[in-house]
Amino acid sequence: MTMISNGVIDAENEKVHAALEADYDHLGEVLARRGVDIGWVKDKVAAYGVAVPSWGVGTGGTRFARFPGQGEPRHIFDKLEDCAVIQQLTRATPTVSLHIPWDKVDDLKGLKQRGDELGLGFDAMNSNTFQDQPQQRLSYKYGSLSNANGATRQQAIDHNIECIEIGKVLGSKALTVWIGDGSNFPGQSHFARSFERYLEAMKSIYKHLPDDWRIFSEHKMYEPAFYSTVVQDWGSNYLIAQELGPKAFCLVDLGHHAPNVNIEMIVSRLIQFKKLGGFHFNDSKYGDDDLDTGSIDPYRLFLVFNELVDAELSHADGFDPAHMLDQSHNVTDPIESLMTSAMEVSRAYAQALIVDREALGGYQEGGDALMAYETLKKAFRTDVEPILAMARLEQEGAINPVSAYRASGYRQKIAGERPAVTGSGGGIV
Ligand SMILES: [Mn+2]
Repeated sequence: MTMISNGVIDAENEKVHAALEADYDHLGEVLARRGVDIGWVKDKVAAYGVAVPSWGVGTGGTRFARFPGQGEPRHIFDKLEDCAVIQQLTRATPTVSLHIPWDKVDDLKGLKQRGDELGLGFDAMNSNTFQDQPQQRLSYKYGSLSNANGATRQQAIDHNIECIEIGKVLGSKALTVWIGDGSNFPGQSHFARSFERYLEAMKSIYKHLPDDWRIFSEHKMYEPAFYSTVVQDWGSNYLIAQELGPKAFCLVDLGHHAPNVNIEMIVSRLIQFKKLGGFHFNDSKYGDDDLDTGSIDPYRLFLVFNELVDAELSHADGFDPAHMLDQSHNVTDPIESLMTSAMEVSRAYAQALIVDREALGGYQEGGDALMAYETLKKAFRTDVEPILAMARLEQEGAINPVSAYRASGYRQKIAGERPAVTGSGGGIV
């Protein structure tokens, strides 16, 4: 079943179809002169998908305030419908990543069935031990998986195991673990003992992973802890994946690094040592801003994808990263932001696909720094929009998803069905 009438999409597409055909043909000629088959790029883009986080369809917020939008989803079933809109129009987001307990329901089979009806699969499960829930017995104020109290650690372990059990019913194949554990003051916690407790706890969770599952640990430099964080950086993260075993991998959230850190090089290292598990895509100017992917530094996103495509085309051993958006939408319609961000990820992928890798390798070997970076820049400067639009059109999506979405009146319709939400609090990881 579809959320937006195909008639609306067809009418919107009709307005720009002829222009798209002309643009696509022209780009095809440009790429052919470079030895690139546009159909090959389009097919790869069409087959590509990035998961939408269930929490992303609600309005986020900061620790100062949250300004709810109209028609906010009330529960996971509403969220799934919003995610189905994003997938229907962009054809780039076939899966949803759930967050427990925010998306917890009694009727798991019903949830799976609803996903099937809407054409959505379930990506990695996300656990939450960074805040206390109503009726929770022990507090995570001083940490969860690394808490000095064994009973608190066990509670956090049990929660992660529950996430696996829920994911098994839904068809998920991975668990993403991000913890807020850390310290605000020098001396507050013992670095080694905290990390040791965390590792032991993760080993307990790892034991419950089905054979065909993976566990992703997500590092973050700071926040909510401001002095030290237990899973601080990719080095700590790599140690975790090594300690846990072959089903453990590192997850890279683009916003979880210091400004100007060379994330694409971290990506390369993790690929080389077979521990790249996946991504949380977003963008940032200063910290973990959770801004829309590609809105601040699309070149960095492209450089990350340059590493991913390099690994894909060279069939790097064990290379199968999970791709997910992880953003907080404060001033935009979340559906529009997620559609735009999914397209930005596809765009970076398409641009990376058209890099002349043979020439690049030659310049690298020959010490021609200028032509090496120009080779990357040439791909980055190429407007691949006609490829993305054609891939959407051929899959019955929208040439221009935001225009089609606005023409559909979906937001106005759900605003009438879903009561206005009050409430503050943010909480995006
Ligand atoms: Mn994240």
